[in-house]
Amino acid sequence: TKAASARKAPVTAKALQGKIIQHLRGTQGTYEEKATPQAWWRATSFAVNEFVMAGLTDTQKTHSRYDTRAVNYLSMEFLMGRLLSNNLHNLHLFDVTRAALEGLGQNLDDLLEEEPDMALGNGGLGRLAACFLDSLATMNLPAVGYGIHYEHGLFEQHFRDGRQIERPDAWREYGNPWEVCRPESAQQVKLYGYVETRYEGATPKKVWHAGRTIKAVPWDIPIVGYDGANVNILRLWESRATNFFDWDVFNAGGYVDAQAEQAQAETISKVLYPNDETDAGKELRLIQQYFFCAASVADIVRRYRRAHGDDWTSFPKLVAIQLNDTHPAIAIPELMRVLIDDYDMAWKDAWGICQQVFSYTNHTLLPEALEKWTVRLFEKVLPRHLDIIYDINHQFLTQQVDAQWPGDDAMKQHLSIIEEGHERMVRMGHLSVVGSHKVNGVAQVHSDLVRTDLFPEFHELWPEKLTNVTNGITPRRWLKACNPRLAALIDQHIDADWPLHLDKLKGLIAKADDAKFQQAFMAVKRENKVDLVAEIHRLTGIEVSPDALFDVQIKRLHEYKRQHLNLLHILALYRRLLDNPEYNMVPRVFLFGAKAAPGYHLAKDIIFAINKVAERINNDSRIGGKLKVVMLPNYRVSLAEKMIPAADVSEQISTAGKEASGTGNMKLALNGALTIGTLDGANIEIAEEAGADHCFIFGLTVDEVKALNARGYNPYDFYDHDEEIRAVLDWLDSDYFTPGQPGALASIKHSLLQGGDPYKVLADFRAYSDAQRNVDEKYRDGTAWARSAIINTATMGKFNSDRSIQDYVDRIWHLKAYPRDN
Ligand code: 26R
Repeated sequence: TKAASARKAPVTAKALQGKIIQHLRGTQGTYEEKATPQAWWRATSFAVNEFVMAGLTDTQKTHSRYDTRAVNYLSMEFLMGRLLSNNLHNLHLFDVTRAALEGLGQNLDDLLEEEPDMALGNGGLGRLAACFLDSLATMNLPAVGYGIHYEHGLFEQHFRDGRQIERPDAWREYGNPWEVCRPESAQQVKLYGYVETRYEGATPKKVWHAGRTIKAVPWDIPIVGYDGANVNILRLWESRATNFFDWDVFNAGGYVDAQAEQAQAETISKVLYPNDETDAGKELRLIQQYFFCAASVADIVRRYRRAHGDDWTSFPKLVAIQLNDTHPAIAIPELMRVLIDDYDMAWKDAWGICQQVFSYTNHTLLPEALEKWTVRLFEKVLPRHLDIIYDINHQFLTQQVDAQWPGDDAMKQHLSIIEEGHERMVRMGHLSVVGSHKVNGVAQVHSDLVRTDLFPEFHELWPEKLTNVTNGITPRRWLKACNPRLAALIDQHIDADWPLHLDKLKGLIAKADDAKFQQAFMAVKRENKVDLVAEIHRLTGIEVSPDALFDVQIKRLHEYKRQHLNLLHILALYRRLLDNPEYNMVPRVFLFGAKAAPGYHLAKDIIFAINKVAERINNDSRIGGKLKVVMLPNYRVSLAEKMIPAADVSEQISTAGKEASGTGNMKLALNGALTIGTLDGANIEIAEEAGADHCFIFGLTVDEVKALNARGYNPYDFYDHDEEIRAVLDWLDSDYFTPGQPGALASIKHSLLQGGDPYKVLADFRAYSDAQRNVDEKYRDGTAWARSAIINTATMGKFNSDRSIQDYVDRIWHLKAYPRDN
């Protein structure tokens, strides 16, 4: 039968109880009567770890036995969230653990809340990396994730009088049960210094005399595949001083200097840069990038040489390296340096290897997010790499570019890795394209724009290089684990292996018109909303009704994502209600979750405005509770897991052409939310899958935005001619929402008028407002809504990250699966 195909737990509740108690006493040094919830969480995690580690060992043995080709996924960010619940689900231990703990007087759901999120990422890019690791392990593909073991992940967000305050995140202040330190695999990383040219043999040899050496210490996090699959590793590098003390300095009375040296070395992996989409261009960030790339390349080379020694012929057959955006692009010249300087390989051979090994994913077209480093900084921090980049560039321009466009200097300037100008810059995007055999965008429309707008000349030069791999999300975390009620309902109607074969959800389409199934589906949604209502109250003190429509916008705060478009529409609704208390609308709760980069003032002003508008609206008895606005603090993976199952409407309202893909859009639709969105990123593909009748698409298209820019966009056209737009913008410029502080919210109005409204908020306002009317009308027709919600869940199979990974495997990585022998 359907549900019976769920695999049996690998242990009994009784045996598991024994393990938990053993860890509580034996490794936590406490006992049942005294243990805190935190200690119970730890003991449970350590008990589960026994199964995890067994899988890890089997997998590693299998990989070395078959000398497997593997992908090395290099990323500055891995936004893992919590691991206990995920590992329990993937190991089919969830129910048995719940039972075991119940017998010990403990509640599993409460213990899960004890785990701090592993927030080693900003947003989409970092969470995508985490979903990909889950899929790689689940699909039994040999893969290693490489990143940085930040001491502090993304800051914790608090609100003080409605404004964002940042506090450091301390995810491992008390240790982390999932990670294993591997001191035996530590690496040395060099920095600074100068390059000497030695004329000994036939060809001059470059010798880098580094000014500093830093130790890179790896921490391994096991990545547990679903349903008895492999356990891969995520290897995160921590920086340390090479020697605990410089004994000479120390003995000469330089204790403080030795300490300072250590502090500097440890700064490298101290904190995640909280910028999302704006390049800060700071020296420490370049050092972070090089630090983890150098350690990872050294680790990859070490693993290869363990099996193959000095014979490099198999290297490109066994090694694929994926660059998650340009952040790890320095790995390209680093591998060149290792092959040429350390192993005396000829340039041509080394370059051939690099181009076969590397591939690059682009995640953004925003010019302010395209990384560039000054030549001056490169020269100081990585002098040898600058040499190598010059050589790569020279070969590229004089051979490839000149062959294609003979004598065309303008073209050479366009394509050069070095940007000439007042200050010369190294373009990391160009370096990544030149050094890779494949470059992909993350949704079809985005990949098209990468080809036509971002890298058109590269596309002409190498028509096969630029390609698309549409993003995906893991259905294990983003449906089975976060929405157990919906998962259980689905289990009753289709094969229980849908978390592996998400296309099977299509089987629910047949139920979309079945009144009983509609009822059950919406009952699940209602229960999830009741849970979220309690969470909202706990976090904010605000009371909302589960009978209202829950409208959710959760993502980093950025002008291009247009949280302020949502806000203007909320103001319009509020104004309509005040004008006419009978204004006909379904009661709606607008929910937000968003962090702003600490230096992004306008983004912080938008958070402040949402909180102030919320305060006023939520306390206004005149509108009869028809409208509520809630911004939940400290949006993160574990909060997303609570909001997504309760969402009716998914806000995906970026300016067309700006959101590369989006992945929250996929999670929300999978959990039965209807999308209100622009034709941007993966929204286009979501609408294709679900069907236009089951989404609310509005606004300018990519081509229309381009045309508008070409003919000249004037936001005053809308301010002057649309009285509602004028009224809500002027409202923001009053003291209505900030009594005693007139103009406290005016920066938003200014950016939309004098600032030129770069993201076309006013141009899309009316279309958005009309689409919201359609949302409202459809929600009144409970049957129509339920039908669309079901169809959304049923048609999201394409967005399984397993499908994304299969695309990478088929078109870029060419890996083979190796189920573990055990
Ligand atoms: C240069 C630096 C400061 C920086 C730039 C950009 C740091 C971080 C970023 C984040 C970008 C690359 C990012 O997260 N992009 C998002 O990637 C997701 C996964 O592909 C997409 O779904 C999402 O649309 C895109 O914004």
